[in-house]
Amino acid sequence: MSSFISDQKIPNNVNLSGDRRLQRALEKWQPKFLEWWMEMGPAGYQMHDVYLRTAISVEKGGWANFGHVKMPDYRWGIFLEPKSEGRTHHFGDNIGKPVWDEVPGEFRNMLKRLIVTQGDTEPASVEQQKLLGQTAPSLYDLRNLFQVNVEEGRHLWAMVYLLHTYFGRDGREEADDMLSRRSGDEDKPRILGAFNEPTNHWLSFFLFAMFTDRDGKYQLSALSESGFDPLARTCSFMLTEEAHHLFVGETGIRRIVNRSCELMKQDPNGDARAQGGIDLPTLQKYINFWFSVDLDLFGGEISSNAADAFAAGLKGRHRETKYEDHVCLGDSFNVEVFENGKIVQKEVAYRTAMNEILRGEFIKDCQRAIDKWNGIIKKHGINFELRAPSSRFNRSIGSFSEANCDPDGNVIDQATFEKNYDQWMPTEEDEIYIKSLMQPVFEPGKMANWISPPKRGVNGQEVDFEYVRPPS
Ligand code: BYC
Ligand code: FE
Ligand code: FE
Repeated sequence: MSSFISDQKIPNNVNLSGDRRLQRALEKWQPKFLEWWMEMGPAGYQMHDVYLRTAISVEKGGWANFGHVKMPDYRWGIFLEPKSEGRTHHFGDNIGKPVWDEVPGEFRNMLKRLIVTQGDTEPASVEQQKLLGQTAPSLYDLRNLFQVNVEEGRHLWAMVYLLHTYFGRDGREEADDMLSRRSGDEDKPRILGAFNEPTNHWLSFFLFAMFTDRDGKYQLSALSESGFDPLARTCSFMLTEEAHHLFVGETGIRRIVNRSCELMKQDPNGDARAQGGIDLPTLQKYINFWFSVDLDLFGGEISSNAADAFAAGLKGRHRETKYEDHVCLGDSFNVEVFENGKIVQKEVAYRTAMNEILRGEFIKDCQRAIDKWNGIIKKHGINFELRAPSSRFNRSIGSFSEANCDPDGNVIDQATFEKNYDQWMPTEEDEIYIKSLMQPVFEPGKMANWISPPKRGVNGQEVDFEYVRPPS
């Protein structure tokens, strides 16, 4: 594969063809990226033709070009939301001053860390999903998986663009390191917890796209407020793609819930498992797992890092403009922490609670989706309610990592926690059962037994469209 870089090969709106330095950096990095993609990207499907959406410009319609392409030929572009002239800092200590087009020296490390942490998650998710193509419940789902995968690849490009353009030599080193860490690797793991968790069946995939990608949405949203303008503009464009990932997750679970209800009604004992489906209590366990792991992604509830990033104007709140006070120095925020074996409410300086505030927005959004799933169960006349476990449950980051709490949030002793753990979290046996369901269905329009068909196909195509074609 040639490493010649051109606007044609790498669609962009960053004047790549006029930037020799960036071209040279990308010419070196691109072959390593492709090597990584062939090794760690979707196994067994690199030569298939996949009905993908490719972004070729940021203009209306330009980012939604559909056609069958082979994934290694996907045009990983570099897109930033168009610059808004005269933009100023709208939160933190620099309110009113012009935003930065270059990296401010004093915040260089903080900024690099944010970009590297964000960038690392993108290839991690591709690695986690590498084998899923082999057990896809339908061609429609297979295509959606690959769409998510190539876009996460593009998100990596987005962060690498920032590192190459604004961080010189150590930026290039960080960009290389993104391709050398591996999800779940003992020696070189990915940076954040959730991105080292196995995602090796479709139930976990849908919950990952529902909850983990949703963390992505909120983190990107907070970064899209940034006073480092290139980061803000990059993240704004990434959010347009993120919407589809969230759709895949939320509707994937919706289709599972619907199918499970149908199977329960078919079974004389109301048992979805007996009918080869995913029973709702097992779904609940997987929700408990992914939801709690993803709450950790927001960091500690009291964080000086988060306060510093807000003060510097590098990372704001979700929809910063909807708040009244953008300095946040006078106020305090009530956070719940675990201290000396007890749950206590603590008034902390507002800025130090930024992680908790963003987590709160995320939780609200998750609850909205869970309510919708419950609406389906209710419509079937079944008496069962899915729920988000308490944010105190099963935490590894933050104050409650010290506590043993049940999914209702009650503090319990270690023995009780361990005794009940298998009721709350997926067991080895659950894993084996779920994996046993994962038999691929590759006939156009057909669905695996454990999931309902989608309401409609992709981009106006029928559900039975041949979304993925074998190499001819
Ligand atoms: N796992 O001060 P604290 C996405 C570390 S997902 C392991 O509370 P801070 C996507 C932390 O680094 C969005 N370690 O943390 C989704 C710190 O370490 P040091 C990804 C963790 O800095 C699906 C220490 O604990 N984007 O895009 O306030 C598919 C103290 O923590 C974890 C971002 O994350 C963890 N979960 O906040 C594809 C945005 N949590 O300094 C893609 C950029 C914390 O003691 N990142 N630690 O060594 C950030 O904004 C912040 O770094 C964090 C953490 C919110 C992650
Ligand atoms: Fe992403
Ligand atoms: Fe995503």
